[in-house]
Amino acid sequence: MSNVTVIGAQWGDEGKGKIVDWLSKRADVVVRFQGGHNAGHTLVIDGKTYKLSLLPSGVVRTGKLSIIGNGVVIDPWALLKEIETVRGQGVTVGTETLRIAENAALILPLHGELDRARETAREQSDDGYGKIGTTGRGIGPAYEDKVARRAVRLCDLGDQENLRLKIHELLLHHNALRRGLGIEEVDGAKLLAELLAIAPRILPFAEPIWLRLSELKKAGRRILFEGAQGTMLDVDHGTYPFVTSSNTVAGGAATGSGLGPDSVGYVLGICKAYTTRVGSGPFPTELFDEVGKGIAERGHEFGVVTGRPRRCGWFDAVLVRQAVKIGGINGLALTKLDILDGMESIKVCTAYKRRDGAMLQHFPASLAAQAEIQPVYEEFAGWSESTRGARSFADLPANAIKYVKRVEELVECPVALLSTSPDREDTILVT
Ligand code: 2SA
Ligand code: GDP
Ligand code: MG
Repeated sequence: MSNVTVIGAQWGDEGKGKIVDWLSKRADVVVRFQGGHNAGHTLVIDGKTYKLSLLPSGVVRTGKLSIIGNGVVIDPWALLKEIETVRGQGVTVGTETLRIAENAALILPLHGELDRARETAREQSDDGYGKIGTTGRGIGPAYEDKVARRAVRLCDLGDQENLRLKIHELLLHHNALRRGLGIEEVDGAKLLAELLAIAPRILPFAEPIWLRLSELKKAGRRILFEGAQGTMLDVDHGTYPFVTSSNTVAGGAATGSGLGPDSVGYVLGICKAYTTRVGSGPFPTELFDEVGKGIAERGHEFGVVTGRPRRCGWFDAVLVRQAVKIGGINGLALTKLDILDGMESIKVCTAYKRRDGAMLQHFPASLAAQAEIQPVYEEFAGWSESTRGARSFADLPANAIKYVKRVEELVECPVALLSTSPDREDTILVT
């Protein structure tokens, strides 16, 4: 296996964790390159479930190196808690197996507070477009601080005087904001003490990851990059402003790890056999009826981090085709095919129709244009047989195969993998 970059091709929760875990058997290193503990990646191995947020999904396999790259925003308290949780499940996590970019920006408690206060303000406002539906984990504010050059980074925890200065600079901005929002100001000395207290537990994981990765590359190690969220949540290419605050596309693997773009390798896009979205924002194929409810129930569609119900709808081939082109996706993994079992008919969105009758083959960028479109569907006969747990293409019902083949055509990309249950082994390599 050459290097592989796994990214979401929809709005996240496509089953990236399961696929990364499956692929990690053939990799030496698994690297997270963007996002933070807003991500929720579920792995099911021999009936045991692991829910990971910041830790790369290769962490459960022994002998693999897990890396958190500089593109990730790290809440150190959340990370240490997650490490304890997975250790409690029998997974070994130590400084030998987990390495973290020293130049990664930190998420501090003030980021989560600001994130949540802004969401409340948006919700309470009579005007505007309402909540974004963030996870409330401080992701947006942390990336804002990074880009504004005032973030506290992991390496800053190693020098008390420098850290004090960084906090001073940060609070010049944040306390002014907080006064405006009516939130209590942050006590810099207290924050400094809290960070110094946690520093000895987190600093032993820190190093220049770009250097480690360049050495691994030279040694011919196989690197698996693990994306979080999905292409339609990308801050540039997604359904802005209802997006997350990082680049979720494969290009982010290079900047978010410090390894050049030539190392991104094969780009595997993960998509569900239908569509889900958690949080607000446009969703052309969303179902508000019993069909949608049925998919949500059978698919157990609830946020891994927040427990929020996920909105469900038909597969949107226009959006996935867009994700394929934007992300340079070489092949797709189609997951949760089993959730469509027993449906009399299945629809796929093949184009959008504007109010003036014009047909669109892409999802428009502006909110006004998005409000004008309706999905155009192609309808398929479903299948009554169960695909759950199928491990070979030949085990699939004829109509399921037809569905997969038509999806491939519509999104202009081959389906390389199929997933038929949450379990690691229920995965089909399409040859
Ligand atoms: P944020 O918190 O600033 O990144 O939120 C901005 C938007 O990004 C969406 N987002 C996600 N969408 C799907 N899954 C995510 N992870 C969790 C999961 C979500 C959960 O695996 O289930 O538990 O609710 C994730 N993280 C961020 C978010 O919904 C906003 O639309
Ligand atoms: P991620 O964020 O992309 O890693 O996905 P999540 O873990 O948030 O959500 C995917 C959910 O679908 C998890 O509960 C997985 O265990 C589950 N899942 C993954 N693949 C399949 C599949 O093929 N069939 C079924 N039924 N569940 C799956
Ligand atoms: Mg998820």
